[in-house]
Amino acid sequence: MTELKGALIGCGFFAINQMHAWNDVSGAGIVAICDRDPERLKIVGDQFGIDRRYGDAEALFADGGFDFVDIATTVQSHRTLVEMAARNKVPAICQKPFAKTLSDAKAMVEACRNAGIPLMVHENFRWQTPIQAVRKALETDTIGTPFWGRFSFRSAYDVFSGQPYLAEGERFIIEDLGIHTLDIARYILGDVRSLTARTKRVNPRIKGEDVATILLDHENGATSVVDVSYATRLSREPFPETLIELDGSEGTIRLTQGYGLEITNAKGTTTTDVSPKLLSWASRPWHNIQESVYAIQQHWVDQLERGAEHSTSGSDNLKTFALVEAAYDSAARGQTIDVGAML
Ligand code: NAD
Ligand code: 89Y
Repeated sequence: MTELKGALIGCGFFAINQMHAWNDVSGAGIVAICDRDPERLKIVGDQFGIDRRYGDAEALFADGGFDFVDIATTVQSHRTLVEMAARNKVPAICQKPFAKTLSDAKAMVEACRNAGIPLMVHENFRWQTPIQAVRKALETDTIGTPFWGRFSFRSAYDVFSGQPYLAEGERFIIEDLGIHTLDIARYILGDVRSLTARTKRVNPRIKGEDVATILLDHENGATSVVDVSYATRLSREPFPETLIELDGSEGTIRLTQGYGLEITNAKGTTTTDVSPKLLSWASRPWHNIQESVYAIQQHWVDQLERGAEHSTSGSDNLKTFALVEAAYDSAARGQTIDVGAML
């Protein structure tokens, strides 16, 4: 099999995970990197032994010599860089949040469709081992038809030390973290018809909301709650675990803190350990996220080889991104939002 050559743009905090994961992925490797900050370019270039280094993305594309681009910058540059990839007909991965607005996200999907290139959003949380285990339990019909769910992420972990920009934006938890939880809710219970949200800012040292409670009406008739908080101090810090409760016509599923999967039905209760692997380069408590970075990047390569659509393609992610926009809109107006009408 020929190894696909990739270029990575944005050598910041999270890109280190992506670079480690590319070393583990079979069928692809990174041959060039780009960052407008020379210090970050040197740190990542030296750590991963990449000689081709660029301070400017236009120069990177002009030189070419790679089969795909992995965009690991923050949201401000996503539209420009995805459209640059489309102009150069280079398949692209783009970090979450996909765009600043839903209309930008739609334009990015359109640009890639017109250019005939695959576009995948790096929406990795659905690739976490415990989330995959919940989906598998539902697919194997252990609890009948699900009618209710809760997708919960409550923590007081200091995310601001590694990602200081999270304290500075007008928007925080829904756009940064809730976006993953909303995607998991879609992945498990299906697309969403309408949504109602409430938000709060508890931490006075940040600008945006750090608590959100979101009620989802799924197209299949199920109801779920997505609740996220970075203002919740607990006796055992759960970061970065998403806890799940699902009630179905024949039983229940609980994904509990410490990665336990509990299934109860007419046969009784089974409890399984669905902990993520601690990859050689990973560290606790981030290993759950780090393993999912590897999984989504391997999926990128596998689907390219098959010529098949990615699980979190740009067009799939429009349906998650619409939930983010709808949640802010609902919280601001105190109204339920028709999500279908936004797409
Ligand atoms: P960061 O600020 O540490 O790194 C971004 C890097 O991109 C910086 O080094 C910056 O100089 C560079 N950059 C920005 N615009 C550029 C441009 N136009 N050309 C070249 N370089 C450019 O940010 P981060 O914390 O690494 O976050 C990056 C993205 O990853 C964010 O969108 C964040 O939400 C996302 N993220 C995802 C996960 C996940 O699990 N999927 C986890 C953490 C962060
Ligand atoms: O940026 C966020 C993400 O995507 O996962 C966790 C995080 O790093 C902090 O909320």
